[in-house]
Amino acid sequence: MRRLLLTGFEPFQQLAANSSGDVAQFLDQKEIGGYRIVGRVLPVVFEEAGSLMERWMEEVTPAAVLSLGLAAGRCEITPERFALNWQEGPDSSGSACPGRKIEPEGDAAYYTTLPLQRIVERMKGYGLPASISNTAGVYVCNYIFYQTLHRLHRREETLPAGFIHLPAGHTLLLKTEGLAYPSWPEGDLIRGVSLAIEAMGAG
Ligand code: PCA
Repeated sequence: MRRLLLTGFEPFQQLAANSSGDVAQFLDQKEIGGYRIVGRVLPVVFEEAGSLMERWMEEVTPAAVLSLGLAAGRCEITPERFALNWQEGPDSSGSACPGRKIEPEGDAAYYTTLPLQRIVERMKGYGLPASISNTAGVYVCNYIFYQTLHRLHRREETLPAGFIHLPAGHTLLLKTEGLAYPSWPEGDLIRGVSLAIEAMGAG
């Protein structure tokens, strides 16, 4: 069966949970939309996450790649349109990245190869608020998103590949004091990501 590499992230900064890593872990080994899911969790550290991603791409040889990240504060599930050639901000290793290109010779941006409109319509059709976002920021989420698309571009591979930012799950608010973010039941986040994968497989 075709494999889909599904990644999420570990908790980072002051946030005691990360819905993206939890969803990736939950869906590991499940069968969705004609794909066998290979779910993995990345650290929020630029280079370390980048090399793990490279290694998993080699090991898994996926037919599709979907990376997830937490965008605490967003109200909806937001598939991302552009990956930018820029990285900035202190990551979980404690080292500050003042801002630089991810790939000095790479394109300024890549378009996702996910069917964004179909994904959003499918989620909304099942009653889950969703909309396309134009930017995944310049932090580790965008870094992984850009790196994946750059690798596919370099190797002239055409796979459905992209990134979806998730709102906070209830667990994050239960575990972290004093956060004023909208939050979703984890079951709805899992449902939303499963619907996106189905839409990717519908080809
Ligand atoms: N969100 C961060 C990094 C890890 C995560 O889940 C981001 O949006 O870049």
